[in-house]
Amino acid sequence: MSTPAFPALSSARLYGIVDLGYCAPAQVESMTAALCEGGVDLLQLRAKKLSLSEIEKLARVMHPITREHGVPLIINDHLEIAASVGSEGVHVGQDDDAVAKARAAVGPGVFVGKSTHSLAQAVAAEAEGADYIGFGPLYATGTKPDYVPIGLHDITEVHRQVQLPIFCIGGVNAARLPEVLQAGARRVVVVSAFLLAPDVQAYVRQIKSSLP
Ligand code: 3NM
Repeated sequence: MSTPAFPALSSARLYGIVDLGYCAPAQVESMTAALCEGGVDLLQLRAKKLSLSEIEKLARVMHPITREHGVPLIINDHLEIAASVGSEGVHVGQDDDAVAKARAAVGPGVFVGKSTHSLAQAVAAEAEGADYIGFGPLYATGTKPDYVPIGLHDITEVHRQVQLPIFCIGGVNAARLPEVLQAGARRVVVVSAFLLAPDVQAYVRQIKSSLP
């Protein structure tokens, strides 16, 4: 099989997440296809409550679809699944493995993203060697209910201080997108608004067309 070409991470603007909190395992295949066809640039698998073997199985369902669309697949939290499936990326949180450990587990060709929840964490993630960061949650969100929203006021400053691709996350939807962009965001992650949309593909397309 020839090596698929993936666009550079720096060109990615729209990041979707197949979160098993909103999507049953049986829907993962069709949801992945709808998100890719709508135009996400990156897609993560996030399943906080499933077993490792179930998550790996779902990653193997998603990967041929994402690859066919030239969309890098990113595995949340589980380095060993990313390594065994051969995903293009892995994502770690503040309480998870360090970037260096993640990189050692998945190898040099796989990018490593990190969640950050403040300016200081964003700067630290860049110093730690992350390839991109999530920055949020901007708004209160049922997807991460225990997190205090950080608001929009640091978005401009984080782009001044951090040169990595910064994906603004947490409560982003079509209605809020204008103010998020106005506040300085260039890239966003959208989770529940996509997964709960009546027409997922159309909703993704709508958000994509509004991004710079
Ligand atoms: N990480 P929704 S916020 C998975 O701030 C995740 O690091 C966040 O989901 C962070 O688009 C978040 O449904 C949930 O609000 C985003």
